[in-house]
Order: sequence, then C-alpha cells, then structure tokens
Amino acid sequence: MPVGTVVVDEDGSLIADLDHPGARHEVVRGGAGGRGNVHFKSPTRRAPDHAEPGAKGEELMVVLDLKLIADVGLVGPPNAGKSSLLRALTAARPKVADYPFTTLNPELGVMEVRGRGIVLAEIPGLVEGAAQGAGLGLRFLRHVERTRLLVYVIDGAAADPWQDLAIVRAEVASFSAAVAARPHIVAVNKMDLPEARRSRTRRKRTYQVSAKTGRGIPELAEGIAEALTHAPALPAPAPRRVRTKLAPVSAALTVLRFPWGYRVNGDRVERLVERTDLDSDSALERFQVELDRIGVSAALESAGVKAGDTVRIGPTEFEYQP
Ligand SMILES: Nc1nc2c(ncn2[C@@H]2O[C@H](COP(=O)(O)OP(=O)(O)O)[C@@H](O)[C@H]2O)c(=O)[nH]1
Ligand SMILES: [Mg+2]
Repeated sequence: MPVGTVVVDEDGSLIADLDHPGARHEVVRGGAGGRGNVHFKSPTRRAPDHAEPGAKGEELMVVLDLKLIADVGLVGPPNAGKSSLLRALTAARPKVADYPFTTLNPELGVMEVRGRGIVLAEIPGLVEGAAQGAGLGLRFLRHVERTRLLVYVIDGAAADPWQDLAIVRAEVASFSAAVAARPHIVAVNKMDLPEARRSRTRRKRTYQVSAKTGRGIPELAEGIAEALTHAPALPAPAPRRVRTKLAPVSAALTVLRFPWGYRVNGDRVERLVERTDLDSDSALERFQVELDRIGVSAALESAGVKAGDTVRIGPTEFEYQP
C-alpha cells in the first residue's frame, strides 16, 4: 500500500493508518496451512497418499482510502491561481487553465527552503468538485486533514477577494473544525493586475504575490517555511478499533441434540474437519484418533449418541460409529 493509506471497516471504523514507510498491520489471518504428505511418512508408509487441506483464512471487507500526506495545503476558489502558485513555488508542473475545471486531482510539489523539502498539495476548489457532482468537493478537502499548514489562495483581482476568503474558510470549517483551527496564511495572488490594487493590505500573515511575475514568491516561500516551524505536529490519528489480537482458538466443545441428530460446535473440532481430506482413508483414520483425543467422542457419548446417529460438525455430516 502507498504511504497514507487508511484501512477502515464497512462501518467506517478505523482499523489501521499506514502513515509512515514500513508501517505494518495485520488485518486478517490466513488459515493454518495443511501438512503435506511428507508429514505422514512412516517406515511402513513411504509414500503417503494423503495430505491435509489448509484451513480457511479469515475474511473481512475493508475500505482502503488513500489520503495525501503533505505539509502544506493550498486551498482556494477555482482560478485563484493555486496551480500557478504551486508551479512558482516548486518544480511541480500542474495544469493551469482559464476555466475552473482544471485540477481534479490533488497535485503535489516539493519546495526547497533552507535545505528542507516542504511538500505542498494543491487542493482542487470546492466549486470545481461540486461541478462534477455533489460531495466530490468535500472528498478533496479530506486531503487537507493531514496538512499542518493551510495556505488560502485568493485572486486579488476578483470582485471581492476578502469575501472569497471568507467563503473558502467557511467551507473548510464546515468540513472540519479541527482543520479550520490549524495555522494558516493567506496568499493574495494576481497582484500584477491593475484591478488587484484595491486588495493591497497590511493584514497579518498575508502575502501579496503574483505567480505570473514571481513577485512576492520568495517571501511567500519563507513565510510558509517559517509558519511551518511553529505549526504543531498533527495528533497521531488514534484508531478507534485496532485488531491486533485475534480470538484464540477455543478448546470449548458443545454438543447439541436435535430431532435429526447431534451438532458438535467448537473451534478445534471445526478446524479439524476443515483440515481433513475426507476422501482419504488414512486421513480419516487420523481424524478418528484426533476426535477421541480432543474429547469429541466422549462428549457425544455422554450426550447419548448411538451408532448410526447423524452428527454434524461445521458443514459436514457424519454417521456415528463408536
Ligand atoms: N495575471 C495573473 N494571472 C494569473 C496569476 N496566477 C494565475 N493566473 C491565471 O489564472 C488562471 C487560473 O490559474 P490556475 O493556477 O489554474 O488557478 P487554480 O484553479 O486556482 O489552480 C490561469 O489563466 C492563470 O494563468 C497571476 O499571478 N497573475
Ligand atoms: Mg488548479
């Protein structure tokens, strides 16, 4: 799995979060392997004709969800210049276009500042996603869940850039209050355009830039690096339910009486049946011995079983013979 894969069950409960290289998690176990025929070799039987089938493995339906892991998320309305800024700040080459449907997948780039590589992700604008169908926009926003710093990118030449900023922030807040509370800075882009003049501001943590001319880009890069050094580490997402230990094989054995015969329930005996090749006489011989050893015969006898009665173990039906 790629780093950033989250494993959830069908109810959405977190099973594992593979958030670093080498992360491991056992979700289900394969069945015990059957023993090969070599295992049944003896002085008198040099080429045993049977082997044990393996036991069934466990099954679990899981959903694998890949979330990006980036330090910084560029968030803003369509056309504000997120792709252009990503290009200007990093070596990434995302598509840039004049219409709001360009970036439908998050784009990543690495910015080198003070010898450090900072990973930036462009998060497609919500309107871009919304145009593709309800809920899609929010799907992109989940990628900012793991960014420590948000850079709100707005178009300084838009009719009302500060209103645009308020809308984007409200969208992020409606997605996650925790994400909205993370450190952020604002990049007012397109300051090369004359219409952007009225967006000049001395607001804190606000950078006036032009992805086109490169104006303000080094300052923005420094500002991002600086803000990141103060941004708290993200709390490690705590799996709500971690399945590290699977239920051990129980030695418990129950015999139930029915009008048609007897049912034997128990992990060990059910596995024994699964692992026995019932078409092989010598395997059946061993099966018989094992049934006695784990107490099945005794349990059946004390439940009143008689020769010729039907006995079911798992999906298999037997005729009892003492
Ligand atoms: N004049 C000017 N145009 C820009 C600037 N940054 C981006 N654009 C243009 O704005 C449009 C949208 O840019 P893009 O980066 O695709 O925006 P995104 O949708 O936020 O990713 C494109 O036509 C870009 O060429 C800028 O700083 N100045
Ligand atoms: Mg884009």
